[in-house]
Amino acid sequence: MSDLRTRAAAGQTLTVDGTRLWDTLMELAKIGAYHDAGTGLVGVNRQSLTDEDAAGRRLVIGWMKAAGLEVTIDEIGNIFGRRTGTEPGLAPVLVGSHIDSVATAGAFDGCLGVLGALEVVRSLDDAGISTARPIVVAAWTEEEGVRFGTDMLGSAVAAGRLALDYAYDLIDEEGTRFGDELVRIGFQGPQPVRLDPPYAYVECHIEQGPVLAREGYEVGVVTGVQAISWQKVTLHGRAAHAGTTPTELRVDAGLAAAQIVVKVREMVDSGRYGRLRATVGHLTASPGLPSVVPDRAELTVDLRNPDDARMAAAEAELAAFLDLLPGAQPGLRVDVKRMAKTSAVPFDESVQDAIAAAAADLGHDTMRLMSGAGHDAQEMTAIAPTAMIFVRGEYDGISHNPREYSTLEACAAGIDVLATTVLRLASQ
Ligand code: HGY
Ligand code: MN
Ligand code: MN
Repeated sequence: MSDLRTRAAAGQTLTVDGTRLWDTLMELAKIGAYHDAGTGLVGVNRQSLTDEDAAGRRLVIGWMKAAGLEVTIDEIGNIFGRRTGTEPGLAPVLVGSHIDSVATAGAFDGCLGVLGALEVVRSLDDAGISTARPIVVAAWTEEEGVRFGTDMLGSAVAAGRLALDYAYDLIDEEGTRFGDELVRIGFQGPQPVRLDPPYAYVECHIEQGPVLAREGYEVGVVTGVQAISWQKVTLHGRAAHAGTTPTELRVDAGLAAAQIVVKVREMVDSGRYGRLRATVGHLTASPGLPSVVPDRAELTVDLRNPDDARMAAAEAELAAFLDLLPGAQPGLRVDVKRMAKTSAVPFDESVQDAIAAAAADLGHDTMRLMSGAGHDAQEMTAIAPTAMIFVRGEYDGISHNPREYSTLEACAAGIDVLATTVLRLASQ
């Protein structure tokens, strides 16, 4: 834990223009907007390095420049907007999130943190406040990881956990290479990707879960992020006629895939691994024809656990289960590819306390909670004292769904807390 002490200027608070913030959220949400048949709502599909992502990036950069920020782009496309300080040589306070989205997103995931940070800058300017430390707004590349298969990619490379070349060589489902896409959309920047450690990093994000709403809070202080494990499993069977092939002669890749889906849910329900969560989000069988036994199936297994030891034990049980599958169907081949893996990450206590103090001085009660989702902040903990602010979500905090929603008031409350926290940290 850092020994960061919060010597807040007594009573110094900063509030933002919630309507201006909201308008930018709704404006950005238009980029990648689509009609979601499942919900009947307008969702957002702005996956990383697509033309939609590029358009969103250009919109945010325009807003950064309009706010007087010096904009730089690094080798992996991370975007930084710098507001200078009265002591420009001091390490900056870094504040941001991501604007790339999953395919079925709402308007808030990541965007609240980037546009909220921008609103903090505008509000500092409105109030005529200058800070000792520079303030840098960050928009990280490929936080979601859903297109190229590794989440928190841009921030992990910036913090040194993953190599730039590893990122460049990632490919999407169509076989398109990350590095080529980055060049195609014009966002392979000149700035060296390894980030000089900031003084502190603060990120505001919609909670994406039901806790704050259930407990009656608008704002939460995040204590850390749970462990994440992503694996891709490819099952190789044998195509055969659905009518003539006796069961004992089948090597059915589809059956094996279904057994894995049931297995991970059984592991969760067993309670053997504490608060394990498991999701098979991607599942395909080919050739995908009614009269052909599948000769190939692909699936992804997303495991989450707040406890690293229990995560390791769950991964071990899954691996053992996969090893046994060919015994049940001789001839079946199972390939496993690691996509992403991060340990449980605690956030810095002193930054958490700074957030809680800012909220209290603004009149907001808060609770402390762990994040069920991964965030760029977990990567920043490797290089700087880091913590997060959560804003309550409505409708049980549903997310990665167009129904994701928070109110203008809750978003403004969260960004007020962000503004006050950043102001105080940047005044140290
Ligand atoms: O997967 C996650 O937890 C985050 O949305 N990247
Ligand atoms: Mn996010
Ligand atoms: Mn997300």
